[in-house]
Amino acid sequence: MTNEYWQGVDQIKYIGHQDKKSGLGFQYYNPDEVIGGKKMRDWLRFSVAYWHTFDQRLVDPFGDGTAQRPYDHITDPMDLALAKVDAAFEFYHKLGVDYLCFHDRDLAPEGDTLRETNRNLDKVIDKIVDYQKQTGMKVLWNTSNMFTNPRFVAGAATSPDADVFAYAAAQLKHSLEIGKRVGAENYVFWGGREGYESLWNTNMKLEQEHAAKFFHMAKDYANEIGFDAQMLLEPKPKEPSTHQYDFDAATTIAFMKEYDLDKDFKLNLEGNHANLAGHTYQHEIRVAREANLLGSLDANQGDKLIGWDIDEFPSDLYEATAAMYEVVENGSIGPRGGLNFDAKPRRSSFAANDLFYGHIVGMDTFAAGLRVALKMKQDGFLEKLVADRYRSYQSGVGAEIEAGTADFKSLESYAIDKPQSELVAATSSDHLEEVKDTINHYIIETLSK
Ligand code: XLS
Ligand code: NI
Ligand code: NI
Repeated sequence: MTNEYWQGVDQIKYIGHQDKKSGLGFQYYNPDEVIGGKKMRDWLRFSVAYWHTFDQRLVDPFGDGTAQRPYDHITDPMDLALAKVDAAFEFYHKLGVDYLCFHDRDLAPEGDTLRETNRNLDKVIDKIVDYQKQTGMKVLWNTSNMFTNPRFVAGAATSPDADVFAYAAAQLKHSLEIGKRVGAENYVFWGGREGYESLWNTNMKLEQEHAAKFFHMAKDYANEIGFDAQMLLEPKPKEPSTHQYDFDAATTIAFMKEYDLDKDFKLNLEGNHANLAGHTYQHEIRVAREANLLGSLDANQGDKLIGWDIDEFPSDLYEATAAMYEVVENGSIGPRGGLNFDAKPRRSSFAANDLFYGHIVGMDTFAAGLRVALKMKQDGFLEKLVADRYRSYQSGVGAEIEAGTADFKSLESYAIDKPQSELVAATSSDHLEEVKDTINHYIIETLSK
């Protein structure tokens, strides 16, 4: 590394919460510590998102960017693109992460034609591949930006304009080739504008068929070139479109099953998207894991008071504990999943070093969540609780229902003369407040050790 971009920051170390009160350093993330049978780095597989970390200017719908970055003095777009790669790899090294994620358009400026754009991109990819050889950095996933350029105003694969579909396919083809070059472990599709603004002018059925066709073509081409990444769809209910077809995990799973995509695709789930769909992050992860379709996670959080995708760095220990509980139950985030920080500092945190603080709080929050979830798992706390709650299915009429030997007639004769008092006596309180108190205890106890 010739030039030091992130000055005043050394490699971030694990300090432990007793010794760290503020500043740079991890309280809970100790990468090589083995917990629950795996190193923390292998449980969590943290990834830095190129777009938010190196490109994002911290704009909001009412204001210009405030970000101050160490390469802001570079004006030529290609020089800037190449300098950012140096800055990025220095950042990964100092932060101590093993993975990065990017969109094609994060890396290099567009030319007038796709051929020119590809040429720009390939120069940056060459540089990334060189760095990968030197450092061992891996790509958790790459993706294609098919939502920023005005050509995608009405979607890419779901655009009413066939030329746009064709362009998107050509763009994606190159993205898959790039994915292969950098050895991406997953490939993500987030349908930024794959939805509609208004139903009055939309052929929803046709658009969804086109989306499915596009995904099949992508998988076919990936197979053809021997790019064996796990394909992932990333649900989000709305924003920028009023409605997006990959609304939430359940809707996307139904789509995948309808169009025969569930063998080759899994889900990449994001905390803030879950909230926009009216769900918790835990709910989305649960739905995916029960369908055996959990692929990877975008780590960020929304704000109870703000109704859009604000991509805040995760700091909510309770939410991270719930997410990591699902991951622990699943055995891993996904076959090749990781935690990608699809997150940016607040607009008022514009200093370069805030990018480190953002990742540190995010990494520590999920590391803390993992520690708590493993402790609960080790004690069998929630397993026992849930098993006990459904115990009536283990014997008597419950066992008959489970075994499939009961029918409406046998159940009627069982139930018809039971007095109300007996039915009420058979139910038991959930003691949900006690359960939540115990979860709080696990969090406090585990994190203060
Ligand atoms: C936007 C999405 C996006 C995807 C990648 O809301 O989260 O960042 O993760 O295109
Ligand atoms: Ni995302
Ligand atoms: Ni998002």
